[in-house]
Amino acid sequence: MKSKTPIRVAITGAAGNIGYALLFRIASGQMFGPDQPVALNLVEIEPGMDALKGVAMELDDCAFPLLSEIVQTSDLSVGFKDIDWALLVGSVPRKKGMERADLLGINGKVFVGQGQAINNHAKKSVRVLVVGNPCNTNCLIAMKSAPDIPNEQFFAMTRLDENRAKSQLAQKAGVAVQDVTDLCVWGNHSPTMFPDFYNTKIGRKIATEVIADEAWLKETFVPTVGKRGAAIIAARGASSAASAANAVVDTVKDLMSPTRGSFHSVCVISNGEYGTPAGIITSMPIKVDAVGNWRVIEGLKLTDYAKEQIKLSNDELLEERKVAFGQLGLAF
Ligand code: NAX
Repeated sequence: MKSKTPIRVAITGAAGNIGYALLFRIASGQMFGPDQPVALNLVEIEPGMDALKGVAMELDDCAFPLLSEIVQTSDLSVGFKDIDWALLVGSVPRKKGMERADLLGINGKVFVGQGQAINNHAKKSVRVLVVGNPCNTNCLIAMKSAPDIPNEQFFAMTRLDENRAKSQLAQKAGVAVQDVTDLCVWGNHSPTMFPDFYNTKIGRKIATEVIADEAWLKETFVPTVGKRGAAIIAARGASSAASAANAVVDTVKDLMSPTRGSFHSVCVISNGEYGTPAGIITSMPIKVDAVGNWRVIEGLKLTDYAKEQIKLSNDELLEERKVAFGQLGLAF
């Protein structure tokens, strides 16, 4: 039997924490399936190239049958050449004394360069998932810098937030996590995100019937999800890596196949759905159809409280866009 053509995936920040938790899962077939070969283009900045070499050696040492090629590079024209997927994980972390606006500008420049390189070197069918923070605005900048790639092929990640929210509700309700469904995280991947517990189901019931404690849902559940990243850093002394990598696998897998069940949360370009501002990358509930196209699902009823929270988060995204685009001289 003729083997399938490998799917070529570029991962930036490949020698970082998330990269280390992610690459082995892709190479073992957990992202694209047990009979789908993959080629990995590992992209790092120059100071990360030695560590990257070690990671590539470990990939070799796993003797993964599906891994057809490893490319190690800090040259974006090599790293993004003919790729099917770009997982943009690397970004500059906020350092002491750095303002949020500085971070938006510094990373903005990186994502202009990466967007341009994707535009010039990737397949036109490439799909791009941005993980590196601030991921929504970085994604918007990359999208704007890649005019030949359709906007619908750009995504930023809120699946970790959805997974975190489902676990919190399952634990509170004393049920298995797969019994928590229909949970959309809306807005920005930041503490302002809104995990919409009003539309969530636990088993066949509405979550607010099972957990009939709106004060807990608003005042404990929502901030716990929003600040979970900081809580992990406080406990572990390092930021979420395995769970973030797991969410990358979930996001890509679910974008590659028809959605079973209701929907998933992912940040996509807004066309004004549910009153969100058109032209930003914001988290919404999406579903993939039988031929692989995604759309924002219609018909969810949002409470006034939910609308207020979603607006706050989207206002933050409008502000991030204003600051970053202002610094980069980009037009909306
Ligand atoms: P690390 O600091 O461990 O690794 C980042 C790696 O990226 C480093 O090896 C660095 O050399 C590399 N890098 C930096 N700039 C680069 C560039 N321009 N091109 C290529 N490589 C570059 O961070 P890690 O823990 O892996 O986190 C990576 C990013 O994910 C951070 O921005 C983090 O904030 C973000 N996260 C996003 C999440 C989400 O849900 N969207 C959750 C997890 C995580 O916090």
